Amino acid sequence: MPTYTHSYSIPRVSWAAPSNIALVKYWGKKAFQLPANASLSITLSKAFTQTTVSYESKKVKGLEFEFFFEGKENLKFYEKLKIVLSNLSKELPFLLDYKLRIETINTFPHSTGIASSASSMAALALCLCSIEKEILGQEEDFFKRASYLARIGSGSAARSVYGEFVQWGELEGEGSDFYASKVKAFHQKFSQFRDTILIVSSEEKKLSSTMGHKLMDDFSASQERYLQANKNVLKMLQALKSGNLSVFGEIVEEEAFSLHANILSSSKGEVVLLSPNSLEIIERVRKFRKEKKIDLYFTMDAGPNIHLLYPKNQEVEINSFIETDLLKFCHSYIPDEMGTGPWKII
Ligand code: 2P0
Repeated sequence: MPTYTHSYSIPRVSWAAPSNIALVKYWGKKAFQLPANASLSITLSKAFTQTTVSYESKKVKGLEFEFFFEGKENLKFYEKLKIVLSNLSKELPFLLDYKLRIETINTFPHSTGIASSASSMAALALCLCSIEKEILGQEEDFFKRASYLARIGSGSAARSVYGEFVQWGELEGEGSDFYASKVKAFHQKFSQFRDTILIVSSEEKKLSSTMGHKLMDDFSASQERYLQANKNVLKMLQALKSGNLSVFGEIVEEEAFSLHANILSSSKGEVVLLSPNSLEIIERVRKFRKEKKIDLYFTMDAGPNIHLLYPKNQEVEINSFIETDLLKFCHSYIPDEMGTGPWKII
């Protein structure tokens, strides 16, 4: 674990937060940082962001911060963070009374399409929540507050403050659009569930999330999509509870294709995110699944990479298939798994 050299006289907090992959996708907003539909994700373990925030009180009111990404100042991220911190300062007015130094590192390359906004905004929100607690002594539901703040930074980040399976968005009078919550019950078949992330391309994201969500605003089929997602969250909760792996697989794959179909259609064919290698991998996974009658399923984020989802007890056979048949179509891969959520470092 990398450590920072910094003066110990200045108070600081540090959190690590993992990324997550949506099994039922959030794609479309109904108001500022509020989701148009419910979503459900699995929290990862090895793909995480570690953020340290030092905070020093100052006399002149106003937002003031330094930002270091992997040890270096980064202007592009600084500008993005300025908007996020400015939005957060409406919730956390104390931010204007402190000079912040924010240092962050990822365990995965940020340009590979792994949801770095989820882990980074969750880690930042957890740090700010710890500072709020330190300064104001607030003792409300810490993780609920962190999820609320993380959502302001990035919607998917609201789900990264919890481990295992996480739900976000109000549905049939349960849950909330403002913060995520842990899925209460899942069958032991899903314990230590595996997610091998096949990085098909290491290029920068072709479509920003902001643009992607916006495309849904003027899309004729968006309402059908939101209904489909809500139904899929309910079906997924049932499948997780009963341990029905094949229904789990049907839902995640339908969701992955629905996301990509909606992107393709809402952009009028201008945004094609899957690459020939993504399609080749999908075809091989399906063939292998049919031949071996094995529980190996896939999903995608808004990019060409493939997440392979499977139970731990089938990993030997599946890992050998990945090595011999799939890695030749990939740039690299991350053998990840379901994790227990963020942890406090300092
Ligand atoms: C998700 N994605 O549910 C979906 C599936 C990508 C595909 O949430 O604008 O970065 O920061 O709230 O969370 C990506 O969107 O969007 C995303 P913002 P975010 O994980």
